Amino acid sequence: RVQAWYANAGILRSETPSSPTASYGAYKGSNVIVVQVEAFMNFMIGQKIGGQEITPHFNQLMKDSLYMPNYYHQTGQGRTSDADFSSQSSLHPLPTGSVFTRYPDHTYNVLPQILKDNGYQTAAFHAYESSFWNRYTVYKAFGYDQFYSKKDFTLDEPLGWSLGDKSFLHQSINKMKINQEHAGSAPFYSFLITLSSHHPYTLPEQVQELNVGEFQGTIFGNYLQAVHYVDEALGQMVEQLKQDGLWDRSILYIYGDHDNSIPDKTYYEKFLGRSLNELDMEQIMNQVPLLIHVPDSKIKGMDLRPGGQLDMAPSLLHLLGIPSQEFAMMGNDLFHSNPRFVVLRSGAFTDGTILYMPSADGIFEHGVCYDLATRQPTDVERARAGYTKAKQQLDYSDKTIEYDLIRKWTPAP
Ligand code: GP9
Repeated sequence: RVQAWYANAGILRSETPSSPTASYGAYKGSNVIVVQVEAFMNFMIGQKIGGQEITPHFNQLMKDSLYMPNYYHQTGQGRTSDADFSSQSSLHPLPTGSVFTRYPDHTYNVLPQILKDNGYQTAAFHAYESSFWNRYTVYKAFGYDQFYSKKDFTLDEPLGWSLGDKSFLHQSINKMKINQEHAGSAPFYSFLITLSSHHPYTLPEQVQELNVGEFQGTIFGNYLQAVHYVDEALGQMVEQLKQDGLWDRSILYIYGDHDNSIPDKTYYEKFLGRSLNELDMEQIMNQVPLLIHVPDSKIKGMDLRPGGQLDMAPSLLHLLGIPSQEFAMMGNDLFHSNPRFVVLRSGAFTDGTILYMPSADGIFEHGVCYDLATRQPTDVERARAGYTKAKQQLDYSDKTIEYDLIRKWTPAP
């Protein structure tokens, strides 16, 4: 009934192709490794500072992968937990607070449970206190067989809040390998959350490898150092996956969770060497990179169409050949949905031709609409239909969560 309710309102978009497409089910039975990277933003991908690449390993990986620079985080006040929730459930986070702490016992159609029902072993990895963001409770409810938190890792690389990402990723892969050996031929779903690039980004000097020039000693310079470190950790992870024979049997899905909480425009103007308008800043603060590597590297290149965190679950289900129609999901299938529609928690939205930003008073006409081709403000009326649709989508998502509609409206077996 939830799906029918969405469909009546024109919301249901995580459709399964009715006729075969080359990518549907092309990676059936593959392992799936998802890495949610702390404060990893798109504006610094492919950029250099003082002649040095900031993300050399990610840039290298892009050559054999699908890269989406117009992928948006859709988080609200629940930050990292919101990115996790939206990616796994294909629903929006709440307007206030975190779903993880407010409604942990409600029912959601989440990727770990769906994959578990399809014969996968499922595990979440995050080297911090298991109670943070109420993960211990939520991950049980989400169907993870295992949740490896700080206590399950050897603290052999103390860094920032906890264990450094290099050791975290290394130890996590070791655990996946052991689990798979024990599980015979069952594929696994692993969800990893990194931590070293967390605000305020002050990593010790011996870990700082970039010459950030004029940004030395600033929070922005520290941010670049932190993401450079994480990039190296990702590079080492890929090497280990290759050495351990997991690379050719796994889909790798890497994305950033949210922005870096550094809103000061002057940093970005200096860094990018140009003046930035309101649209530029909206995209800088809301776009996180998405990289998908498939086992035979056959899906690759740059997809400039918009996407967002709600799209993860339907898109991975597409590649695995698991129909998503029966689930209450609102995201796009990145391998099928066309055109795409991406709604941010603020009520901003884009369809790839315009981007609308609401005003603080919520009055439609007071918002701004940008034409993405000219990158200049355009007639706000162009956004009217999308505005109504975006508002409705957020409202339906909120009601689904608050009133526990998936549980209430799912017929008993
Ligand atoms: C801590 C980490 C940080 O476990 O997920 O969360 P954040 O403060 O970025 O929401």
